[in-house]
Amino acid sequence: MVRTFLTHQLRKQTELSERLWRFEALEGDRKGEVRQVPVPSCWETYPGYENYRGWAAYETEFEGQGNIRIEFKGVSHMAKVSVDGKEAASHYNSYTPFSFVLRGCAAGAHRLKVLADNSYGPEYSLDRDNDYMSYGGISRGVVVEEVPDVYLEGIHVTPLEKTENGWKARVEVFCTNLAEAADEISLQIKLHNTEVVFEASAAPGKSRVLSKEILFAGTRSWSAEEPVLYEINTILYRNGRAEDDLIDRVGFRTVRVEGKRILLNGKPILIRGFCRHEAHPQFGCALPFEMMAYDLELLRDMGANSVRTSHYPNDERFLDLCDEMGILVWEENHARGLSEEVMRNPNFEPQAEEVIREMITAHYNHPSIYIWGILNECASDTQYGRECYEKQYELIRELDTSRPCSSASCKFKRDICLDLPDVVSWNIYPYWYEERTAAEVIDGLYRWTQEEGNGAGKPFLITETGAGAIYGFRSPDHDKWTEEYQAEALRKQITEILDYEGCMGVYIWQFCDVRVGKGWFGQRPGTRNNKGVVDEFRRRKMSYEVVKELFNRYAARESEIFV
Ligand code: ADA
Repeated sequence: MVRTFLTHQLRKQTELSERLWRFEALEGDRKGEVRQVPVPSCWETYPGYENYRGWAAYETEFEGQGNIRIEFKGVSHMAKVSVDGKEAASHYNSYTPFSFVLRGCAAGAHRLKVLADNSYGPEYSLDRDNDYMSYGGISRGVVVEEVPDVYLEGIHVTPLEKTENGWKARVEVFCTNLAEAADEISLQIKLHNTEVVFEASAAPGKSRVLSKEILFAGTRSWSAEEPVLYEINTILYRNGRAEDDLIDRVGFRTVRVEGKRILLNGKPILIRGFCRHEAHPQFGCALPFEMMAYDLELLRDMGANSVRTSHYPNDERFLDLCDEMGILVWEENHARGLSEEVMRNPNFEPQAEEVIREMITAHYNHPSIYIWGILNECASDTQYGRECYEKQYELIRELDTSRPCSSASCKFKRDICLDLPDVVSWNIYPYWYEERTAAEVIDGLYRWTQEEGNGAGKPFLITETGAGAIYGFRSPDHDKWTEEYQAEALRKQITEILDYEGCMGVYIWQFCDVRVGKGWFGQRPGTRNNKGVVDEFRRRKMSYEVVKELFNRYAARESEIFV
């Protein structure tokens, strides 16, 4: 499944995931080697391909006819797709979905071939040897559908306000019309006890055919405590005949910045979160559903109420789980620690903006996402960098006015972008990269942000803090990298940060240990980022119980903290 619920009943949809595809290496000393591999998967998990960088080919067959729509939820990180030997689509970026339609296909079997490349180069501005692993493969699900000439592309639901009769929301329906002429359609929209029908006109190409405020009687709020969700079912009629449908899922809640707080349904939130990479030694970044659910169970067991998708958009099933479990999500576009030089790559801005566009278009309806993030620790201390930040915040606000936006910075007292975001966010590592206490670091940063940094009066969030520990390394000297040291450091970091009056929360860096790029071996024992509270296999370190004790304590105090 590519979602945790069915997205169509009428439209014919076949998933090409959870099956074996033909895989062939196209470069290096394994060139020409063929094997059968599961999709989704990362080739770094195939024996002998642990370090394969370059092009590889995946092939499978599917049955279909007419207008065939194929959607990839993620190919890492460059994809070139052909059907029956004809080029059909190409897409750069591992973490956002892309789709295409082939018109008028003959009935029968068709051959689908995907060339994927995980090499580094200027044409791929966001992927480089970094402090996380950039994998290769068809790393997320694939679906094949048969669509009519005018079909439903998507639906966005923006919660507006809670009335005594239920939630009012703005509904926007997007259609694609493959024909050359406009076409008259009618849309039937059902959600809970409300069913409405609208006439609309679908212009050729992609178009928003409906934007209406609708009162959905009897609907209740989505919250962390009570994550109420509703399926919204849209049926498209043409000449009185039901021709297409689309089922999505929404949760009614509002997110608003008020002074130094973020309010969810009018209540201030205190973030107790983890930064989490999509990574596992046995799956690469293609985590199976059960693994995602297990990670969230551990997060919740530790009393976390939020997860930061560092540093890229996540699998939609993970977001579905966050919606269902009431776990708040900071989702961000794909970037980590990119210098001004990298940001000056002419591919950078269009590629970074494309990720924002695809992320918000695909993930708009997830109530768990309360904030959009960009450009983790990029060049926000330079004028050129500022221009990029400015454009990307502008794009986010164009696409979505219902959520705040921010960016995690490490440019202490040099950041020249704090006037741009709705929330000021900092990554700090007291007791690890520097010996000052967390209280000193956060107080210095907070005062500078208010007095000189142009971030005065905004919510102030710590988006990263943590320390390294090698799983199983215990020593009475409590040296750095011991589990004892990490537990002590996190105790002090979490306590001093959450006790700081002006701070609205903290994300621990990080949930689990992850494999990193080979160039990082010198500062990353085992070429792993070992700041996880659990190791790569989710084995708990000593710090697990410390985080659990503290996060649950602050959860109990949340209501009194915000008086
Ligand atoms: C940065 C970065 C993370 C990770 C972390 C660390 O804050 O955002 O991706 O590299 O440092 O482990 O040092």
